[in-house]
Amino acid sequence: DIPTEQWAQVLEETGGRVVYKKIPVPTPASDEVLINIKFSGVCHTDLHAVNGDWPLASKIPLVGGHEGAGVVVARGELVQDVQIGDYAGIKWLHGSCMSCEQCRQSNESLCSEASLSGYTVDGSFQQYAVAKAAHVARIPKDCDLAEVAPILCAGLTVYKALKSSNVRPGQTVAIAGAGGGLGVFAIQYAKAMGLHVIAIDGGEEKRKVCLELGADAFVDFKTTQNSVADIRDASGGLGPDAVLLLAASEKPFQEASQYVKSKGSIVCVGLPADAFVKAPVFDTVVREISIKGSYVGNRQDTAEAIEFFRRGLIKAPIEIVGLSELQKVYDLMQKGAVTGRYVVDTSR
Ligand code: 8ID
Ligand code: ZN
Ligand code: ZN
Repeated sequence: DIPTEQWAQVLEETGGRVVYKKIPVPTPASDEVLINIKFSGVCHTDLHAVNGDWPLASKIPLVGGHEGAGVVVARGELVQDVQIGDYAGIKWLHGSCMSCEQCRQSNESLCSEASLSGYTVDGSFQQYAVAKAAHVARIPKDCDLAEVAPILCAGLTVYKALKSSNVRPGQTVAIAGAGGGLGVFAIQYAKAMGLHVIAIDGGEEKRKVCLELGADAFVDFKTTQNSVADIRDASGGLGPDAVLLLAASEKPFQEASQYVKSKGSIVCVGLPADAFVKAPVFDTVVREISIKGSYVGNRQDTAEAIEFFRRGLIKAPIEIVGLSELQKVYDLMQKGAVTGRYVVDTSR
């Protein structure tokens, strides 16, 4: 039975704290499903929304969250290919028009009509959330719902970013922010793709976790005398073939062009407030450096990222706490003190 009320974490004003309270259970529209969210990952994007970091307005009051894994409990009358009882996931891209040029090219996240879970529509930090059936992630029944939750944003995003970097098996990727939520998944997808991995982050705990997950080298941005030289050395001298910039701070975006290999690519993924990418025009030209952005992934990328997980190739560390403890997770994340991904359990 679907209740009429549920527990949720609600942001009532931008810059404020989230409030754990009871709100009504939403009703799915004709093209939507209602998902009983069991677990939801906490992404730094949720914290950017709380802090109002971006030049993009969010809904207020807002239920955040876009890594929600659960069970379909109701559906609108137009929905046919998702069944009651199926496992399904809420991801960042809640909906898109499906008819513009970007949608036709499967670049749904670039649709000018895109709606965003936990940002322009209520997301997964609640026990029941609505999702557009066309965009909902299909989760196989043999997946653990707590462990698969972070694949829905962190895993998907880094998987797609690695593909966009055009690196080939055997090449080297440097990952800035490797010990954070996106980073721990990036290390694992990169290893599964046969890449050498140089992890860049700060502190002993992050070093330990990155190396345990299979990183071949770790550069500590907090203690290094010369990060550019250290990253080049760790790559064997010429620099990494690709760089994934996953950090929620600007500094790595200013440095990557100094150490990436000639002909290599720099993929921007992190979204620090008011930040700029910097590269000398001369080097970019004569060393043929590619600099690009990568924004989540489409429905096919989602299916592929989940399939890597289902096959047992991705086992990144998660820490499960109650949904009621979300503010504590934000406080830790604000300090840069989160290693790997926190996942909230909506039952407590
Ligand atoms: O589609 C997208 N492009 C997308 C999808 C999901 C998330 C973008 N993001 C963005 C988020 O909005 C956020 O800005 O990616 C960024 C990282 O998200 P996250 O992994 O969820 O954040 P985190 O867990 O806080 O990890 C960030 C890591 O960066 C490290 C921190 O120590 C932390 O481990 N870091 C920082 I801050 N400064 C660093 C530096 N100078 C650094 N690592 C290396 N060098
Ligand atoms: Zn996210
Ligand atoms: Zn569109």
